[in-house]
Amino acid sequence: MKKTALITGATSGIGRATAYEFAKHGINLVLCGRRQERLNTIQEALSDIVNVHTLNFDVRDKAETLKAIASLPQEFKQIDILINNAGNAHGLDPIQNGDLDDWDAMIDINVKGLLYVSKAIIPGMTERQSGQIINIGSSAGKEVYPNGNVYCGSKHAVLAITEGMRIDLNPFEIKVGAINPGLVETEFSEVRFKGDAIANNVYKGYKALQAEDVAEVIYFAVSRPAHVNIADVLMFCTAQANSTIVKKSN
Ligand code: NDP
Ligand code: 8X3
Repeated sequence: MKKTALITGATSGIGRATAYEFAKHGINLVLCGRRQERLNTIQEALSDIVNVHTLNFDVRDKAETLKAIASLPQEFKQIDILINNAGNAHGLDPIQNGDLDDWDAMIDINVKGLLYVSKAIIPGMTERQSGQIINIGSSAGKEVYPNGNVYCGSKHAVLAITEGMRIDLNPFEIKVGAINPGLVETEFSEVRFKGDAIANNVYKGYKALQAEDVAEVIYFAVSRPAHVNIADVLMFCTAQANSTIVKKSN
């Protein structure tokens, strides 16, 4: 029987690429995001290949998140794979200059949003004693870099929560893991720098990871045999050695 995956942040970047990758392999999709037009476009593109349902909600809104997931029609209710991907960085400032709204956004979306979505999906998995959760962390969850403070904190939290989930869901044979990319060329920097020109330079002078590179690794993780769980992956583009060392041409 075909599996169904719910992907948050499916309107852009890694989430959207994962939707296309999963569809290629016959995985039915529940695509989530706030930009409904984009969800419609992806649904139109993929619904010839797999069944696609869209959910429009802001992961910061607890009630809206729980209601949206509870509204899934019967044929999409069984979520076999959860990809907790929605998230972003907001700002890149030293802690003393940090913007409280940016901090709220990162903690509310990257950490609390991930928890709200998981809370709605996990009971079905524990009841069926099967399922797989992949949390999209970051190299920023493994290493703190200058001015990364709260974003790095949010991604460290994602990794701690991932480990906690894996421990608590172990009796139910639910696979839990994190995929942690370094620099990926998506809308991430546009959001981080609020459309500022700096965003255009982030991926200049080297070949950053592309969203499709990450999507392939996510698909690899969900296509392992039942006894294999990919618990943690750190992936960089070749030009990147760690959070601060990137070999760029002038
Ligand atoms: P994009 O900005 O391209 O995509 C972010 C996605 O998150 C969008 O689909 C957006 O959808 C969704 N999203 C953002 N805020 C909310 C919200 N409040 N409610 C619901 N959905 C939301 O970035 P990426 O694809 O790069 O980022 C995806 C994940 O990968 C994030 O968790 C990010 O931290 C992580 N990551 C990114 C890296 C990079 O360098 N790009 C590196 C390592 C990790 P919409 O706006 O329609 O709601
Ligand atoms: C995104 C990668 O280095 O901008 O998580 O934090 S980085």
